[in-house]
This record gives sequence, structure tokens and C-alpha cells, in this order.
Amino acid sequence: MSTAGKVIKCKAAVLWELNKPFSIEEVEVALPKAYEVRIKMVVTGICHSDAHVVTGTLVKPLPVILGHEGAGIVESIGEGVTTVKPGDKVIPLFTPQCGKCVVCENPEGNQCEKMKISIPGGTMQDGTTRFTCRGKPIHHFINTSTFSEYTVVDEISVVKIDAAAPLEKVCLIGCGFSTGYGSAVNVAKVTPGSTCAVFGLGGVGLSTVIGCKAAGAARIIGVDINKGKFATAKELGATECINPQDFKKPIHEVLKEMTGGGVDFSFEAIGRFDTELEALLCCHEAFGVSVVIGVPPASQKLSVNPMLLLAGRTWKGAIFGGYKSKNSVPKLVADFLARKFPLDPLITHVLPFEKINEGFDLLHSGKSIRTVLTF
Ligand code: PAD
Ligand code: ZN
Ligand code: ZN
Repeated sequence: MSTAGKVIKCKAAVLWELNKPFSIEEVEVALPKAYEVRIKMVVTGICHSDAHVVTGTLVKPLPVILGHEGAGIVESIGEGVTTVKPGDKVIPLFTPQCGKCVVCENPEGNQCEKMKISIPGGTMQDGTTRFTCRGKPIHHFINTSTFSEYTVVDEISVVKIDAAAPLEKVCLIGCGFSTGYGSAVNVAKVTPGSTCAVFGLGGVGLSTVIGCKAAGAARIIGVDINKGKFATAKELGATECINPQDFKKPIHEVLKEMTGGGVDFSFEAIGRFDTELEALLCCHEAFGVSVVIGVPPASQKLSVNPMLLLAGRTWKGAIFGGYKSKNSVPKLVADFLARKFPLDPLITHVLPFEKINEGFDLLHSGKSIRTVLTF
């Protein structure tokens, strides 16, 4: 029975309060309005940015349907939609590409003016929501809300991908993989023969390792307090892995000694002030580039003496690996199909959607890299 033109009742994971488990609820998903797309989700990954909302590290309005690393099939489209049609395999884009704003028109940068990660948001572009649960409107999350059997997104926040793509794998291109990989190849622009340090070897940091290797780095040093991540890091290209807890001195000093003055490129894929500073300090003071990937705690500040940059260091950051999403995601999917990079080693667990809280427990315990939930 066709669902097009009807309100859909389906299951979704609703976060009602901070620091509480997700509640699997029946929600109503309204019709897509003009320039909107309703998607039947097939799979969704769990990313640490979702967990940051649960803990309040990333401030977003509640109640909310989280999830931003998904893949699905277009169920129906609103008036005026031209870039996707029902039946297309798609990936929702938490960093949209409107194609018209000053950022989209600039060859550099990718944080389209239609969405800013730093503002609370929580609605469609028209300021309203398409989700209702127990009679209450439920907020959207960064234009995606993939923790629902059906979701509605703006057309600028979704892209068609190759019909041959395995959704249970390429969903990672919707966030973790592209964020990490792009941070190495686009944002830092890692050079052949260089030395890199990657702080945090979760789904994002390991994808950074893959990117550093693809860019031809000669040495890739993984840094993590969980030694359980080292084997996969080495499989994906890390040449050495170190645990800061094994040393008495700060880890940037250890890294400087290991590399004769500092690494060429460093990446922080954790989201902590202390490690963001250590990553900055471990890159060479004259030519090092340090990239912030991890989402830092909200409404707190890190005090840094600009002297750290005066000798020539570069400190930068990026959302979604610097990729302009609509242009890049289909190409990344094609590259995956052409076996230019692996995704399988990043997917350690596959669970039915209803076990979402188990998936988050696996993330917090450090036992998983990525858990993919299937609908
Ligand atoms: P994850 O939890 O899978 O991985 C984090 C890793 O950091 C784990 O392996 C931890 O053991 C390790 N770690 C924790 N504390 C320390 C420490 N003190 N020293 C060294 N290692 C430590 O998370 P993830 O890979 O999904 O995400 C990583 C960060 O990237 C997180 O802050 C997330 O919000 C952010 C992110 N940013 C973007 C973006 O567009 N910039 C996109 C996706 C994720
Ligand atoms: Zn993410
Ligand atoms: Zn734009």
C-alpha cells in the first residue's frame, strides 16, 4: 500500500531529556512540503556527535529525533523537488549544500549558510517540524534525524547515490568516514612522505588514518587511551600507536621527541580541550598544521597564547571533512564501489534499530567503532 500523500505512523527513537536512554515511540511523520523529501531509512550509524547531544555537550532543542549518519530510499517528494525521486537511494546531508549562498559559491569552505552546527536549529528550513509524538512536535536534528523509520529533510540536505551502493556500508559516508578522511585530504591537505598524528581512533579518527595513508603520509602515529583500537588503526595505515597514559610527560613532548621537533599534520578526533591543545602543540611550530575535528564542549573556552602560532603553525577545523556535500557524497560512494578505500573495518556491530541504546552503550564502553542500526 502506497504511503505517498499520507501521514506515516512509524517507529522512531525519541530523546525526551538529557542523559536519558532513547525511547522507541510511535511517531507521525507529516508529508514533505515544497522542496522537501520524505525518506524511508534503511540503516543508520551511531556517531559520537549524537552522544554529545544526549550529554548536553552539543546543545540542541529537545525533544528530538537524533541520528545523522544514515542511508535510505526516497518515499515521496514535495512540490518543486527535482534532484531526487521516489525509489532513489539517498544519503541525508547534515551539512547541506544550497548552491546559492556565499559559502556554496566559494570554492573554499562547506558550512552552507542554511545550516550552522553552532546554532540550535531543530526545524526544517521553514521553521516547523514534520514529527509529532504523543501530540507534541518533535525537533529535527541537523537536517537529518535518521533515528526514525521515516524522516523528512530539505532537498538541499539529501543526495542521490549509485543504485548499486550497499546502504549498510555507505551510510558511514554520511558522516564519520567523510569527516575523518576529508580532514586529511581536503582540510589538512596531507602531503606525500609527511608525518601525521591522529588523536582519537574512533570511527572518525580511523577514517583520518585512512585519509593520511591515501595522501601518502610516511608515518602515521595513532594516539588513544584505549589500546583496543590499535590493531584496527594499524590495519588501516597507522605505523605506530601510543597511549598517553603510558608516559609521564605530556604526549606532545613525546611526539616531538619521536619526530625530531613535531609532526607535519595533527588531528584531534575526540572533542576535548586538553587533547585539542596537545594536538596543536605536537605539530611543528614552524610548519605544522593541526586540525580540530572533535566537537568541543559547549559554552566553555580554551585559553591559548597566540605565540603558539607566531612561528608559523596553522590551527584549523572543519565540519564534514570540508566536503561540499551534494557534490562530494556521490563521488565518495563511487570511490567506495571502486574499492579506493575500505569501510568494513569501521563497522564492528550491526544491530536492529530497537537496540539503539545497546549501540550507544557499545560506543561509550569503547567496544565498538561504528554500530550500524538496521530498520
Ligand atoms: P568515538 O567515541 O568513536 O572515538 C573517540 C576516540 O577517542 C575513542 O577511541 C576514545 O578511546 C578516544 N579518547 C577518548 N578520550 C581520549 C583521551 N583523553 N586521549 C586520547 N584518546 C581519547 O567518536 P567518533 O569517532 O564518532 O567522534 C570523534 C569526535 O569527532 C567527536 O567529538 C565527534 O562529535 C566529532 C565529530 N565531528 C564531526 C565534524 O564534522 N567535525 C563529525 C563527526 C564527528
Ligand atoms: Zn557524525
Ligand atoms: Zn549554501
